Amino acid sequence: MTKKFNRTLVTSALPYANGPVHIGHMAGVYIPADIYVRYLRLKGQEVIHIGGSDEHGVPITIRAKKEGVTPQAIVDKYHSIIKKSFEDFGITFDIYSRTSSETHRETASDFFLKLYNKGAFEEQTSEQYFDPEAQMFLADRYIMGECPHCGNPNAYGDQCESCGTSLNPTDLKNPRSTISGATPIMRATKHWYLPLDKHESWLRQWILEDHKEWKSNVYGQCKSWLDMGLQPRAVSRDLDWGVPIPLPDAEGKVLYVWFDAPIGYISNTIELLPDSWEKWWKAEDTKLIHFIGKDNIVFHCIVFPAMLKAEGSFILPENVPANEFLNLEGDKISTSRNWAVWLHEYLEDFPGQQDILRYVLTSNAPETKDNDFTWKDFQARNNNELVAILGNFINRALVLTQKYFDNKVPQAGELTEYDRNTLKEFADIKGIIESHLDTFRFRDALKEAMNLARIGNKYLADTEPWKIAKTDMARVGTIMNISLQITANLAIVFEPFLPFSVKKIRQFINMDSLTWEQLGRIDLLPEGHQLNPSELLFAKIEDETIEKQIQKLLDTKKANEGTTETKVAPQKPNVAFDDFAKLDLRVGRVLECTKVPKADKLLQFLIDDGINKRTIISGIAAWYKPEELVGKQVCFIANLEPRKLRGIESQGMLLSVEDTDGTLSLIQPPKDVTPGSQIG
Ligand code: B3M
Ligand code: ZN
Repeated sequence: MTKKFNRTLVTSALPYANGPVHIGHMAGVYIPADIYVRYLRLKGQEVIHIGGSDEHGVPITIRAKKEGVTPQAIVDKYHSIIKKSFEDFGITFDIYSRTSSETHRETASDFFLKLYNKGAFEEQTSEQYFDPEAQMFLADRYIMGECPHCGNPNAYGDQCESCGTSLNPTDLKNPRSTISGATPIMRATKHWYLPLDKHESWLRQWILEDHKEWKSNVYGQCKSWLDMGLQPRAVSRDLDWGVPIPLPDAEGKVLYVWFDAPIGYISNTIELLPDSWEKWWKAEDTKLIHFIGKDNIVFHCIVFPAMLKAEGSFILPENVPANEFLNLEGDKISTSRNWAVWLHEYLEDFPGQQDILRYVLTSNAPETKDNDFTWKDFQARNNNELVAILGNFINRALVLTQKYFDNKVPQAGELTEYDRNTLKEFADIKGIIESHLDTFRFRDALKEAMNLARIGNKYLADTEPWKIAKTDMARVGTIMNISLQITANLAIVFEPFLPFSVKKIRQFINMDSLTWEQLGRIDLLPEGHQLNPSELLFAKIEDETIEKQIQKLLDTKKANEGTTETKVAPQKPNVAFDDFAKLDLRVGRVLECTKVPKADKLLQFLIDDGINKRTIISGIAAWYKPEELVGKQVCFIANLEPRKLRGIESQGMLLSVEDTDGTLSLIQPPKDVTPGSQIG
């Protein structure tokens, strides 16, 4: 059953207003959404793009506490930084509002009440941690304690960041409140739950049967959630930041941030179109598309649809083209480790170069799997594609027209077979690009757009008009006419991807009313049409520029070393004191040290252990020269079961430290002691 749609409502995930946006957000959500809406607008379709900041939730209150300011001050600050970044990068929202707005409070509150009155929630009272000093219930993130799995003493109530295990606050040993330091106590509290289990069967049908066309990463994630079985989810929290629960017995309770945030799409539409918003959310001929990152799939494909369905008068999303994650130089992007390319910082270093980043992030978008952004790739794509193909072609077409035809479009004479083949190749691309864009394959669409420029570039290189200018000006006119028509086509097809550059091209060719439907035509610029002076569209990026960016990241890496966020191995489970006491740790002196033949990691030691001499093999050859260790004191385990390494019996083990980068160094007593002295 194919539905007929007459308008498209596009939403982009509402970023948390607790930090600026980086390239990962752009590649995952905002650039694809912007390409899509620009494409639909170019086609003359009715479309709106809704965005805004997500200003509730615990992370914002934690950040506020850390900085000693109010949550409102935090969201005010980041809302305006984020909004500006989107404007700077040409992300065209019809509205970019915020969930702390009055319209949103009302909309979310009414939505909750409607569901409440319909009996769509279940009430449950449960015991939760309460801080007796601060007199408040504690969100999971406000409780710390010892991880039951790895012993990390600073695990959070929802997750241990050392071993990655997700936790419930009651799993923690010796829990403490991060607000007052007090030991939390259990206290009963009432919450409202959306019974997702009751929605499971229609969700299964709707996603797994009716939306088999969804991207495989999205479909797969939904399927595994559904197969695990859905559970009721609390839609309220004990917190003082958020939309208050509009019920008399709900003091100190707010809507859970993931309940109110997606309603933000609705509130922002209401703010944009107070009189006509309903057709965008309730008419069956509206196509609703959510652009999000993969960590938001369950909320947009399962929870929010269940909320909309429970309400009863809303449409459901037609597609949710979620992307995977973008990494940076091989490492996960992280706000807390400052491992990111921030948009506002990019613009300081590359002013006016938004399109390069848009281009690279689209070419390399994590559409089907996680991908990596590297500065070398950024440079290569700029120099080899934007400069050498697209920029080079357009520049040649315009400069030669200026030179030979006084910047007017020359007449096209009879076409050669080569001309006709070139144009034919070109005409097919429109359909291909459309099918990619319609199915959210933006990388492929961009690749094909670049192929159009490649065709143009090759055409000029093959026909060499500069060589025949002295003998056959009519032929040169034909070549330039065709080249200019291709240029005008590029000014259509690249608009969704490179809007800043296309604006310039349209200015150069003196034509700003191009539409998608004209793509593939070769009569876009009439004979005699006057062009404007042009300039280079893209410039080569030198190695130095890139090295500077790489250095900046290396500095970040350095700064992170030694902080708790580095890759320190998780703590092992506790051992009883008696077990520890069984170990016999001692100091000895190295009498001899040699390389173990044919084993490049191993050194063989002869140790004076105070009683006797013993042989120990140790895998530290990469870090020491044997001769520099002779005469030195080392620490070793004296009663380790002897074992054979490369045929040699090792009677103990030298103690060494392994740094987080893998380098080893031997542990040595801080001053000379009698060999055989015990360590404890
Ligand atoms: N703020 C999570 C995120 O930024 C969340 C998205 C809300 S969309 C309704 O990843
Ligand atoms: Zn742990």
